[in-house]
Amino acid sequence: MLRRIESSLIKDKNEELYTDLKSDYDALAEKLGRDGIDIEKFTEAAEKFQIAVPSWGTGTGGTRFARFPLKGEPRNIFEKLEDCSVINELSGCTDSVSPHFPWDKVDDFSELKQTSDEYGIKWVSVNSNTFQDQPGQETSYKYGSMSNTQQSSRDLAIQHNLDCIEYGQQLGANSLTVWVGDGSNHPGQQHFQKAFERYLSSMEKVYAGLPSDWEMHIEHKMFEPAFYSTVIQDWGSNILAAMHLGPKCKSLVDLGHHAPNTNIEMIVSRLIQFKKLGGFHFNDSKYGDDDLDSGSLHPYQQFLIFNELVDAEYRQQAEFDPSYMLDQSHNVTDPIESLIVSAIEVQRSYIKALLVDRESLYGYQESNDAMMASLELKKAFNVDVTPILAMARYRQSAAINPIGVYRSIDYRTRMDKDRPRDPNASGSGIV
Ligand code: LRH
Ligand code: MN
Ligand code: MN
Repeated sequence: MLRRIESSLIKDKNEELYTDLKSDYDALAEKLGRDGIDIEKFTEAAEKFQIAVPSWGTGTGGTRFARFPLKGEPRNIFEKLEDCSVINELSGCTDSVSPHFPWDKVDDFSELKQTSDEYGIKWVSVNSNTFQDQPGQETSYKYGSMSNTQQSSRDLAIQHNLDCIEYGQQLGANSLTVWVGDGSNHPGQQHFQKAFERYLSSMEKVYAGLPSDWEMHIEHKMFEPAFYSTVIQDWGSNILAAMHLGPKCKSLVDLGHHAPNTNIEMIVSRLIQFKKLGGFHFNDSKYGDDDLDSGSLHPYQQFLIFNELVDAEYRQQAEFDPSYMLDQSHNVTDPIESLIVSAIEVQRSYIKALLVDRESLYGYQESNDAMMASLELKKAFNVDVTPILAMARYRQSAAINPIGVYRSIDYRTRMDKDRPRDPNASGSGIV
């Protein structure tokens, strides 16, 4: 198996920390044990938990104002894969990558697949890009892609999505995520119904090209790049489209794509109830699509979302198998560090949600005991599950202190030498 970090280095660093971890873990085991909770079940669950890394998240992000690149950034999909392996080796919970085409330029898919296999990394949902024109593109997406008034632009967008499916098949992926920037900037610019009709009929053609074991995930977004209306504005338009297209089409929830204060956990619940929850793009936000690090601002919201997900698991709800992925933009941190910390923060929410005593909660809900119901959730949320997460990493031969190990190897300086960059080259596929 290919590695980017010597396993002996992680092992040595872990040995230094293990005694303290063990005593924290035993103390937590004792505390949980008093409530009849077996810590081991939770550590096993943490070991199983995996969340995908977005290939585009490995480069420094930016805004339309500026981008401040880091030294040693990945220049191509192979180097992005290398960084994803670093993230996985240290965190133990990111064994898959979601690619974005054509940002990820691939000449030889079998070579890429072989390399990812060697790293033990899987490819998950393939993202298409019809929100910007590519050099030399014959017909523009300026006025939309799937919903463009021009048939030629719609055809191009449809064909690109069909191509993405084919790329994904070569990589062993089994879903396509479609986010379009289609919408309008002026009241009256677009006929809402006609635009949605055109979107649906284009998407029907993509849906028809899905292999039998594939799903298509539609991502809604309230604004940007269109600032007055977007064609798939919210989860309502999203689920309508997914219901129209068929059972293989589901909705994807990107946490940053809602108005501030939106009750996202309730949207998640609705999508689960109607078998339409396809997956997530985790991030955090204060204003809207700021793509901040997961759990950095609203850890309770993230926990409440997982409360719905764990509830669905507990109730063994039909057709419930959402994909988990990060989708963040790292403007001022090292993307590797942010992706490690964020993956662990999502894992943290999952484990805390598992700690909720479901039967007690249902009892309080039935008796309308609002106070005890909310305290039941808070009780789980307030448990510091850090020793569980660290023990899971230790048992997976990942790092007890991932950021500590990462900083000790001075990876960026090494990469700066290995990955010389043309100073005039454009960004690494980050919008
Ligand atoms: C749109 C989005 C979508 C894109 C990604 C780069 O804001 O969340 O998922 O594919 O960002
Ligand atoms: Mn997204
Ligand atoms: Mn986004």
